[in-house]
Amino acid sequence: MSRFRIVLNHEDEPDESLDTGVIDKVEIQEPSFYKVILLNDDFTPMDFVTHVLQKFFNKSPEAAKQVMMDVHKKGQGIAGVFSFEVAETKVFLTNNLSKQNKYPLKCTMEKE
Ligand code: TYC
Repeated sequence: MSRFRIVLNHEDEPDESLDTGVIDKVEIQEPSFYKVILLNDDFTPMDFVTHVLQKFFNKSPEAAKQVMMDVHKKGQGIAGVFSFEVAETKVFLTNNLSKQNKYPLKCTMEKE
């Protein structure tokens, strides 16, 4: 998907016969950001969630523990905010590692 949309100069002048084909406006679409969300469950060990937050979300051990405890208490929490592709990759890596370890930890993403 292109981040740029080229608008030919018929915005003010809808008469196509007057369209010179000269580009007079370029609108830049700001990139979207996505929250990567961790969901609480009763079975995934706290240490595993803390490990995931350090490994895939570049959190310090202290920050990882803080986010994990927040998710544990509130039911869900934000692991980070990223571009679509980066968020998608982190969701995949987290869910994949959870499955490999047979833990029910779930990670999703949501547009900001
Ligand atoms: N609630 C889990 C426990 O008590 C820990 C946990 C925290 C699980 C965060 C998932 O996203 C999560 N072992």
